Amino acid sequence: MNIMIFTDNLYMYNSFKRIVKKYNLDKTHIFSYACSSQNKFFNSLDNVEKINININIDKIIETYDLIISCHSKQIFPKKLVNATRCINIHPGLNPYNRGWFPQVFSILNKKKLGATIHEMDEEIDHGKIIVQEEVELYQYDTSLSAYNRVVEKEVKLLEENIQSIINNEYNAIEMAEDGNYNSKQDFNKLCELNLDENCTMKDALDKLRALTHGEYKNAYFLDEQGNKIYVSIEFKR
Ligand code: 0FX
Repeated sequence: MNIMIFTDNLYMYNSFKRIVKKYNLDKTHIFSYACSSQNKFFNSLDNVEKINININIDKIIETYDLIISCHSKQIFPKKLVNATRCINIHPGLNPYNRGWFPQVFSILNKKKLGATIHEMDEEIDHGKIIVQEEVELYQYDTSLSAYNRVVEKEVKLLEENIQSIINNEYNAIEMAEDGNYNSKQDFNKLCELNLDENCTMKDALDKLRALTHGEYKNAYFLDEQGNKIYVSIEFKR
């Protein structure tokens, strides 16, 4: 089989390659790797080609038997998902908080978090579920600590299921409901803190920890001069 992996995430790419090697899958299938044109994480050694899906759609459909999106930032066009089997590895528990940065929204809206591998259809992070597992969220989690747990779960699910996915030997199940979807704009809106907002301390802590992710500058307020002052939070047990 000719299998294309679209990814924009270096850790997921390295994990994918490790799993392919572990099961010797590259002895029986041809794997190609591609990222989006804006990607800055891969270097020339990585053997990841920059491919714009929309521009190359006909060639992709012609060439590949299976396409796996492993944290690809490109939205798969309807024509592609209807023509070729496309599988998505997603850092969220569909149908809850589909879309952008699921753990950020799960910390805030308390919907379940986890990892999902599913068949792709015309909607984002939507389609029959091949396998999924919930991940625990703790009161002291930040976006980063929750995300790390989710990514480990994604890799575990991939490792356990890659052979049945490639061989199309699984029983995918329709999502029970459409759930909810969050966009990049929803995330950007969260980042501007309103210093006059009335809320409980619990809600304030939730907001700050949902927006705390290592070095990322997410939450901010505007000082009297209109400068953005970035805020993150640290928990110690
Ligand atoms: O690759 P990924 O972990 O996943 C994201 C989406 O969450 C996912 O639904 C989509 N399928 C995939 C294509 O893109 O994204 P990332 O590496 O850009 O970000 C990882 C985490 O880092 C994110 O969950 C939250 C955090 N982050 C990221 C950015 C860019 C921030 O806190 N602030 C940021 O500005």
